[in-house]
Amino acid sequence: AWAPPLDSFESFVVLSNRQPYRHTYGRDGDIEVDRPTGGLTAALDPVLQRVGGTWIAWGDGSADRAVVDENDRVSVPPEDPAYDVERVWIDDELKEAYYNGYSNRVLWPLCHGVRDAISIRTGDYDGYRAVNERFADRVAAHATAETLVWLQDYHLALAPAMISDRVPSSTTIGQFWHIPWPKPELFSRCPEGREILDGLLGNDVLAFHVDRFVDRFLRCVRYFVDGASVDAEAGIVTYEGSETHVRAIPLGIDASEHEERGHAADETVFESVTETLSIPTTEHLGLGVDRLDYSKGIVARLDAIEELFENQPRWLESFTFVQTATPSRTDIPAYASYGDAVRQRVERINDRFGTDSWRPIVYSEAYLTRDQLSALYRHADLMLVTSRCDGMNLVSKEYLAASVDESGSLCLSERAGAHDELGDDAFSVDPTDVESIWRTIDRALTTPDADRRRRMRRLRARVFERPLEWWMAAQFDAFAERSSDRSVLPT
Ligand code: ADQ
Repeated sequence: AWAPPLDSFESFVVLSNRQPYRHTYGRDGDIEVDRPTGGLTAALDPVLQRVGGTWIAWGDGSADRAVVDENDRVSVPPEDPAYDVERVWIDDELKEAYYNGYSNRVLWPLCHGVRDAISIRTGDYDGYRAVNERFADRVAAHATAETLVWLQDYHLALAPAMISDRVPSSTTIGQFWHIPWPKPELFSRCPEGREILDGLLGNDVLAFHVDRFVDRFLRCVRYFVDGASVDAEAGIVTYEGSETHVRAIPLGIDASEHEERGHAADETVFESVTETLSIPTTEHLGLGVDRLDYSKGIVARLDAIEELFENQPRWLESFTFVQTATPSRTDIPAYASYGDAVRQRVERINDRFGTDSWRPIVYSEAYLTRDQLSALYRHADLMLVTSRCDGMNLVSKEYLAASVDESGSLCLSERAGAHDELGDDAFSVDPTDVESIWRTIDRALTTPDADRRRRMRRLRARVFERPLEWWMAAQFDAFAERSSDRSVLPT
């Protein structure tokens, strides 16, 4: 397994909104612990287990409170403690302002370019700032001159500058921004834009998935931060006497693990998923796997499938589409109404084209197990990713890694970060153009086998070239480079 080159640092502190080990009360009143599953949390956990350190995150319940010591800390994993998780407590009112409010009603739609979903409420920004302060205060208690502090994502945009004010000047502060960065025209609509940029420039290293987002960020700095100097070629911002290295480091997946799961997901496993979800057997199977989020373009995708059936009736009873959409952020009105729009489309298409023995769209809001997901990935002939905007989109990479028969096709939105890596061999779609989507589905399904396989082989190779370990290593290289840079600068 990969080990982080931590010799340049004495200790390691990670900050994220979500915690890796969440405690809850089970039915019998005993405390149970949720282990990190999937994605980045699961990837960082072994790194921390190996090198030790502290993970600071939002704690949200009485069971979380019951397990911590007087410093709000608990050692994990429970059976073999290797590092500390430290909780920042956020009550319901503050959660509404910080999480449902500023993070997800302002920053999320702003960064995804969904103007009509932006809703600014009084007090949300104050709550967001207050939570960022709490995180920064926690870091201050840990950081030494040789500490590496690594923040995750858009919930903590103000914290880097706050941390930088509270720790020794040689502490290294880095952040990974998992979502897109908007163009300056759109960013200018954010009333607190300047503070957000100031916050992020507190980082020594700031990374996005792809160059596009780096370019837009640097343009925003150039337009909106007086006194900052931007070297776009080197990706360096100099501001108030310190440098921020801005990098594109595309996140990968554990490709071998997904491949192994793909191999294990044979016909028998697939049949059992087909039975659970009541998927009718047809010649072609299409798949969509998303959080139920307006940025994922699920409505346009369903509209495109409706038009496909309308314009090319030969696909009736020959192409079935499975969409899994796990509800998220349901307290936010834009999410609730998007969910209604999706369900209404599904019903309409099924009423319009369904028969006694065939349901065109199989829709599920269930959270699937890894095995179920792998079986769908492996056996789908077509994966549809039509995000209106997406930082990366890991689902597209998971689909490729699990497609061990090399027989499927990926339709990929040109507005997903993943498109910057996979666009050459995927079937590209413009997510705002419903006709382009259905025509692309039609084309992908009728492309000769040899061509589809050639594309699939190249796509899979790319996913294996830059797996999660590559990303981790690239991050740590950027931190080490920045910190050694600084140690030779005159103070
Ligand atoms: P997300 O918007 O959540 O992530 P994505 O990158 O596709 O989007 O990751 C979703 C994850 O959830 C995948 O690992 C997938 O397997 C899992 N998942 C989705 N539906 C599921 C279901 N029904 N059952 C089980 N598992 C399911 C954000 C950004 C992305 C960026 C990532 C990582 O919005 O652009 O790629 O962070 O940086």
